[in-house]
Amino acid sequence: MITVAAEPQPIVLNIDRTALVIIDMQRDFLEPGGFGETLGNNVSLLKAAVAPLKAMLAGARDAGMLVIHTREGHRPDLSDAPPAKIERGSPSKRIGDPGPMGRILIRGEPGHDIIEELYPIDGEPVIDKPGKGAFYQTDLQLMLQNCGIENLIVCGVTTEVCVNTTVREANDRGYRCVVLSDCCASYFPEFHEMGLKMIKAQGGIFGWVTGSEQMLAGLAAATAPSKKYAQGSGS
Ligand code: TIU
Repeated sequence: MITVAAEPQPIVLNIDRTALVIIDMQRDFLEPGGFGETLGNNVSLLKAAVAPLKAMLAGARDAGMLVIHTREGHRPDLSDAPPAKIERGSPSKRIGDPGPMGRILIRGEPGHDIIEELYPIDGEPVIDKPGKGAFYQTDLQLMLQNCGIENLIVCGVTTEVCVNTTVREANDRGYRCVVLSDCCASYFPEFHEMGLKMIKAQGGIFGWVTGSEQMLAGLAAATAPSKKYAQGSGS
């Protein structure tokens, strides 16, 4: 059990029942020429989350925590892409159109893959999702149930879109969600701020918000040699 400083109040986590969920850290959102840029966004704004998330990922791996990655995207034949999503707005390229990193937001294309800095390692599940929420039309809930997970540490992009949608879905399903503010980012700094405020308002209506330093400090305390000795001495 670890206690982590968070808002609106500290949270106690059993790390054996906690998973790190990294939402959509894909080239399509973070690099020029991908889906995010076709929508008219300045994709460089998302870079801020990469270094803190890289440290958090290393900490979670060291702690032996379950790490799950998600990717938003569609089948090459677009059969799982709602026409209402494809036709939305006036992007420079639409989902499925060819771009410099392959077809926009299509599974198997270079742009759809996770950025190198945060690339999954063997044993870390990758959830391919057609929507914004990571539970919609995926086996995420089944996987969490089978692993005995009760708490989610949620990071990734973008704060107010796929991170918020996933946290809301998870909260309704009974998971405690802790969102790491510095490990999330948005194309709109004001939406990042408000997206986090919406989660922690009203006594934590959707969950908790903290930073990667606080979470890593909690993990370090749990895996400190003295604690390990104390736990082991009883057996
Ligand atoms: N456009 C935007 O802010 N986000 C998305 O379309 N998907 C995710 O947030 N992953």
